[in-house]
Amino acid sequence: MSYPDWFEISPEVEQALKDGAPVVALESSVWCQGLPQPFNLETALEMEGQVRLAGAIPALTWLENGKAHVGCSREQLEKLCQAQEVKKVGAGDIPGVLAKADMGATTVSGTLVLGDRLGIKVFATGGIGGVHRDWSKQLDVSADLLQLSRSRCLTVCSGAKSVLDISTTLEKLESVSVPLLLYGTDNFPEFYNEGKTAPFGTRCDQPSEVARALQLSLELYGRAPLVVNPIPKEYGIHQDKLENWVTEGLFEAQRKGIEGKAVTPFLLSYVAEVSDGQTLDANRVLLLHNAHLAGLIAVAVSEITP
Ligand code: PSU
Ligand code: MN
Repeated sequence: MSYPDWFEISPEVEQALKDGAPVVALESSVWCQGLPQPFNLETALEMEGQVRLAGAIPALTWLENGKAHVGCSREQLEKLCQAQEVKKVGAGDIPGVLAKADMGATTVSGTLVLGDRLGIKVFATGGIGGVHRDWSKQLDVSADLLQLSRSRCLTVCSGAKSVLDISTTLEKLESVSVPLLLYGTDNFPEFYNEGKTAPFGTRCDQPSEVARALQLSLELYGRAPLVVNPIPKEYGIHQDKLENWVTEGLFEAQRKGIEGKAVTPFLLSYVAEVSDGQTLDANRVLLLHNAHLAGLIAVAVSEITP
């Protein structure tokens, strides 16, 4: 397969794509806008390690010097995790940021667009974006939802970000009919904890079941399911505790006049601080857990669709 010249694909990822070997796309916004230094670099390296441990090749995506990069060397990852002025790149931002040759970190929607263009079948992240709280006053719906409903690349996550209006996000996911698979659970996980009984979706307990559901979903609708994978129970943070931190953080954001795309990064750093790092530990655990599962699913997919 040939790619446009604005793609810069690492030799390892390019070879894997050519061979039909399992590849897992990874986003970069979580490192550049979601988590602090040096925790971001350490966790990114561990996340790549988990994909490899499962038998797949990690393909981290970001934009730099007018190129869409897919697959990261250690030096490139260090530079990205330490960079100061990095744009948050959703699906609609890619052409502009490439044209300006700015440095950009891809969100879920941005990564799915790039993954789809290359035929990458599986993607791992922490939490997807969704409908923000207070949406009735100020509508703020992540581009992730629309992209998830279009993408042929399967996403593995631990639900939506805890800072969102989760039940409205679920309604929206249902109305754009994203096929939902609940991995090893009957719940819709709420990022930092195992969540509550899911109003829709199908439980799967094996990577092979997910791989089969992906194949069926692609044949049926030409798009992939969303897999939710709860944080292991022992690392979960109780809902009430979390709710207090998030409410305080939202109040603080409002007081400081922080809006739009800047709200999520602000809230994440706020809850990390007031929880004394508990949310960071949980975030790390769920990212690694999702990377490993995505790797296993990518392997299972490569076994049925060589
Ligand atoms: N969840 C996190 N940390 C993050 C994100 C999600 O715990 O940094 C990022 C993801 O890249 C996600 C994006 O796609 O936030 C959604 O942002 P927005 O609500 O602005 O669309
Ligand atoms: Mn938004």
